Amino acid sequence: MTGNSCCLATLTYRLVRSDHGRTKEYSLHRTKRAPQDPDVKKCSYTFLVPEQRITGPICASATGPQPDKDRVTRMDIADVREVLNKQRREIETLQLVVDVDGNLVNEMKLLRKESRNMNSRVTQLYMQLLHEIIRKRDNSLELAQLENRVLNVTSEMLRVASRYKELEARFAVMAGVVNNQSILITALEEQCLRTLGRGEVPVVPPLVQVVPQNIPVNNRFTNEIQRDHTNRAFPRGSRMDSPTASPFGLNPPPPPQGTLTSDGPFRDCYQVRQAGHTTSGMYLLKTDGSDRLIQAWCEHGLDNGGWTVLQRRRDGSVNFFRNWENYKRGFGNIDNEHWLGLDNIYNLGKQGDYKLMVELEDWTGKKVYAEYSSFHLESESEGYRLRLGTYQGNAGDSLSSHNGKQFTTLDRDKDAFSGNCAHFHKGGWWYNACGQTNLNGVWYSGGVYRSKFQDGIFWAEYGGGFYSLKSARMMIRPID
Ligand SMILES: [Ca+2]
Repeated sequence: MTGNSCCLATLTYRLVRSDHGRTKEYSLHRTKRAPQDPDVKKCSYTFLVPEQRITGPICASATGPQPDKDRVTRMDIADVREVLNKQRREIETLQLVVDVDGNLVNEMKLLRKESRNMNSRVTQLYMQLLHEIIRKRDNSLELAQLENRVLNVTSEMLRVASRYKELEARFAVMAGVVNNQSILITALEEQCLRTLGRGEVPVVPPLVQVVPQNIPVNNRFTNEIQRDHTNRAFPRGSRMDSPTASPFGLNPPPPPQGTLTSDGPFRDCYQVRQAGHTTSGMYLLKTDGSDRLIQAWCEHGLDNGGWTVLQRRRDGSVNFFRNWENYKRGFGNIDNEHWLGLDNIYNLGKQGDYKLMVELEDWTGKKVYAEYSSFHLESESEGYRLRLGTYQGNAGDSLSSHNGKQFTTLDRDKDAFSGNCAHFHKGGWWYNACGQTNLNGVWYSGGVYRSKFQDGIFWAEYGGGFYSLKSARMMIRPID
């Protein structure tokens, strides 16, 4: 026998014999202990019964079992306790289950919450995606529209380019016709005069091309009819009077309007620039080997500055149809239209190696330039012969044909033409026979001008012989 599984307990029951000789049944019911009878024989039995939990008192009834349903035995209590224990265990189990369920519920709640969050996030992402798709679709639509527009513009450009080519071809034809007509008109004029018997026909220099074959500017002829006459120096087509006496040289020049520094004198404007002056304006110059002071305009706002301006046209305020002396000494206003003077130009050029820049502006405001790699004049005894280097620029080369030519004025004819080129071109210049350019001619307002002779400020390669430029400048600087 082991004490764990089944303990044996010894229990002593009293066997009670009744008068009727019957033995009573053993009862586990509690009975009241009867008073002890000395006559009753006593027997003792020993039972081996399995161990039971008996917590209450055990009573044997001498009067036999008297079932009492209302009585509560230890067994009942044990049973009840057992039931209670069982229920408690079940409750505990249930509690555990409930706890677990609670956790599960919490987890479920969390999961639901997370799920809701995920749903909301997914919705958000979906909306974003939708938005993005719509945007991309819009973009692609826009792109397609842009492509269409680019295609349209390209085709339009091609159309315009082809139209431009057509116009260019027509322009070339028209230019040829106009040039031929000019020659024809001149010939007819000569013939008329001869027919009318007015004696000897004055010889007229050949016309330079009326319009250049290459179109230098757009809308070149839009100003042909210039209604504003206020700025016009001379009525279009009118003849200039004979050269007026120059106030310059003979009389003191008018006070200049620009600034004049107290520094100097300098040998040229390049030296002015090297001395630290960066403002364009009038400066006093004195060339090497000369005691004469020169007022000159120094241009410092162009190509690093240091340019000495020899000539300037801009508004027709100064008459350039002058005699030899005037051209020798110089005339005009230094801060406006002026001619620096052949003597001064000669003395400047003697000092070193200079280059020449010719700046031209048309009536659309476009500026072009012609630069010559070297520039100087020969002495007066050589007629201030022009010496030029090679051309570069975007104006076209209309000055090289004057290279090596002497200076001609109305009163001193040094040109290669039978007559006097200055007479026809109304200026002084290094005329050949006569000129591909005439920067000292008559300043006409508006560009294209009508005149018997080509006497405007023209540059044949840029605008032709009957296009008078709005402004022109000639300036020199030592070669870099
Ligand atoms: Ca001549």
